[in-house]
Amino acid sequence: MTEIDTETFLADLYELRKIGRFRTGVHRPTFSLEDMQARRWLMTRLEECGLEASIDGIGNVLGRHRGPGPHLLVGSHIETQNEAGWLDGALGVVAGLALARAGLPVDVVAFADEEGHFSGGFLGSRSAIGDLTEGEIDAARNRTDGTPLRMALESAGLAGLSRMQLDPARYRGFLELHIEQGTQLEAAGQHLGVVSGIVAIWQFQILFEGNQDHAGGTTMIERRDAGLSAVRLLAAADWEFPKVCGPRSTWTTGRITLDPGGYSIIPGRAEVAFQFRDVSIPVLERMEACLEALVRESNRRERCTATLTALSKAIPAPCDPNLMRALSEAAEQVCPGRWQVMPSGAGHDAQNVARILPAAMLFVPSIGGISHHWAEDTCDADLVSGVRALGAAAKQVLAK
Ligand code: HGY
Ligand code: MN
Ligand code: MN
Repeated sequence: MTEIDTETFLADLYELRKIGRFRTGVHRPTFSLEDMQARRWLMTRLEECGLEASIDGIGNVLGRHRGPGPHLLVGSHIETQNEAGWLDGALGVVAGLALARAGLPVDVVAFADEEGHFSGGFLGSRSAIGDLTEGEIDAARNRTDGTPLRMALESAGLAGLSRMQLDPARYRGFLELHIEQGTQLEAAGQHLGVVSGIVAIWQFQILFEGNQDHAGGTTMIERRDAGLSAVRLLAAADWEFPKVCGPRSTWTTGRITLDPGGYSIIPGRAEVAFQFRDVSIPVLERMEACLEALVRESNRRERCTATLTALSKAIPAPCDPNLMRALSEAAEQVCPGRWQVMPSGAGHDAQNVARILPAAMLFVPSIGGISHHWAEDTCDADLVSGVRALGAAAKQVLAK
């Protein structure tokens, strides 16, 4: 088995954890000062591992192996959700560093904005496969503060840089080590998960427009309360979706913004950030049709108007069977009998890379299933098992 320097691997993870530290997690939104500091830290580490480091015009960081192929691409992302976990994404990138340090002919990548801080989502991995137009970059805005992506790229010093394009001929495939972000491995007492497929995330904005008015002077019969219309539609979706969804579908309202948001003011406007996920396109299409019908019914029944806008529709990805086989054999070597095959309920860059390269993922358990929260954590022993199995699988794929 390829000897991985697991001590330096852990040291790198804990070093990266210090950048943008927030309680026991990190806060490194895409193109923030902390994120750019992390990207510079990574470029230094990549060079120290003998790779040729670069950053491109959308913030992707690539460490290119200088020797002859065949190569594997290994990586993930290093920006995080707001006030979130230290391992989501970082684990896969630092694992790539460890494989390069062990002398494996790998390129290491940190794709930008996997976490979707900017409208459109998955900017970096979509750009790297040629699926991000200049027009989309022009139109993209930060989902929290509305900053235009062009302005954020300018402030980050990335404006005008060319954008990397992955060359499928250079790679045998793409491997991503990631935390599970759920409770299945922990509940089953397993230490590794070989991912079978990655869900697609379909994101929507639902806008409700009523009348801003006085909360006391306006009688119940004459008011047009956008907030009430919003919660009634969301409740209806929660009743209707189970009739059309799949066994592992999920749906989430991540944010309801009521304007103007005062105690004594009837909200004249409600903006809902809504998404649903599944591994099957027909299931996703059924859920979208159901949501569209609910919006039509809301417009028939409510005094407020509801407008549904699709913001992004990712493509689900089955993982490559050959890479899954290599990961399974490696998992059995590293944690005999303590691993399983499982789907990913989270979206990942691998689902975009899978559109041009064989791609697969390996999970390590999340303590308590917690993720997208500063308390996210995984024990060192599981982190080490993950990188050792990833190294063994990479070696096997490259030896063929
Ligand atoms: O939301 C997701 O599934 C990913 O962690 N961005
Ligand atoms: Mn992630
Ligand atoms: Mn995430």
